[in-house]
Amino acid sequence: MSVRSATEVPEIVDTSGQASTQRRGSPGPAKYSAINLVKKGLSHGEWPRTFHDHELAKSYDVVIIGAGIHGLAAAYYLASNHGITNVAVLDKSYIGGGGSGRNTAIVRSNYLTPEGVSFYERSMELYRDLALTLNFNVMFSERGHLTLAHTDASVRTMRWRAEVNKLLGVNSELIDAQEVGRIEPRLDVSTNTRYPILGALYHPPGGTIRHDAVNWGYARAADKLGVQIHQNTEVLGINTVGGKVTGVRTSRGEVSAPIVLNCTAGWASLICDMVGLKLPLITHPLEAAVTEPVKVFLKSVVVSGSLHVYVSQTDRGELVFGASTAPYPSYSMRGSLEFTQELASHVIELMPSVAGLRLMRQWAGLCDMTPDFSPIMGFTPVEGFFVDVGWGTYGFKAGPVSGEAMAKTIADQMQAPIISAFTYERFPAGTLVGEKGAASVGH
Ligand code: PYC
Repeated sequence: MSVRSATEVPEIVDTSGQASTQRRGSPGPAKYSAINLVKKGLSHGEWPRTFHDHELAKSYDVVIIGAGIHGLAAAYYLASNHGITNVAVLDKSYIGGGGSGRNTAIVRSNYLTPEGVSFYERSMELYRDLALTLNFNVMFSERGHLTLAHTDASVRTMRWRAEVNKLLGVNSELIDAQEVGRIEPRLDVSTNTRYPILGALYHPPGGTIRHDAVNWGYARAADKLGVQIHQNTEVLGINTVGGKVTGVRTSRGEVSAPIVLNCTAGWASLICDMVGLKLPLITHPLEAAVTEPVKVFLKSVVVSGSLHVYVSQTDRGELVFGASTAPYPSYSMRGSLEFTQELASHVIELMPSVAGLRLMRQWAGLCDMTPDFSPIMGFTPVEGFFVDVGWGTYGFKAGPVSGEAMAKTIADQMQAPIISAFTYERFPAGTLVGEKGAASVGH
């Protein structure tokens, strides 16, 4: 397993925000001494803030709704790539409190369509270098990703994905059951199971990244460049005059802005409703859970579409599980007993030896599903109103590339080429980008 940890990152993150070239383990300046670190740890007040509180200004050049990875990344790239810093990121809750903090932290680019593969591969490139870009350890762990095939139809889809991936330079191949068992010895690859493993799509560059760290890293870097992050600031309405955005009404007052970007998940259609825009989005909950920590035995991220489960093991040793979206639309984020029962039976079928593990926590997030499982990004018929929505179950892995592409689209006032297939117009035009075949689990 190749884990890019903090020790391999040439710069140590200094909480003052200054980069240091000091290597871990070597004696360094007094501010890194053990006594100083303990002293600082015990007296919280001395730590500099990751980002700052501000009064809400009367106007901004850009208002971004949603302080998750997409909103924070868009703000960061507006400032860093385009010099647009008079930006406010508004969130009705806290940063990363939605899907960005509720996902299972999986990253990969082994999609099915050429548009999807190129897009998610750019995200992987940005993720690979994110610790250096943001000077913040995001705990990127390139551990390999296995999508199991239990039926002939799914072997065919995996082969198709592998070929598209290879053509676009993405490392991905179809492997047989024996090879699966060699990579992950705890998986039951025998033939006397209910859903025998016939093979898998193996994607060595896939892996995990600490999702909270990605949120904090983007927030800190955007704040440093002058972006204002306003938590607990709910957008109650969007003002328009003659079909053009003029600002937003919030729980803390009114703000004028010629550009508003909707980066919400779960509430995307409610925000679009504020300008009278109807998008083909249906919101479904998705549940996840984590076990007690045990000695690390699972190297890769393992996904089974037929058994509706994906699993990875954290560096702390917990198994993190996710499932399909719930089969009904809802805004509820409560955990359910049905989920844990199904999860347990399916996981034990895949890895009988984990039967004794205890589940510690479960939670849910909201997924805005589109008809073709691809996002809706860019311009809308309302001038100045942009969207970065409809992520379904793919939002976390797309955070960096979405931020970069939306910042470019807003700065250039032209749809960035990498998201040209994901426009709102593809629905009336019938040019859908069918990405269901790349879903981790059935929906
Ligand atoms: O598409 O890799 C994925 C995924 C993992 C969890 C939800 N979706």
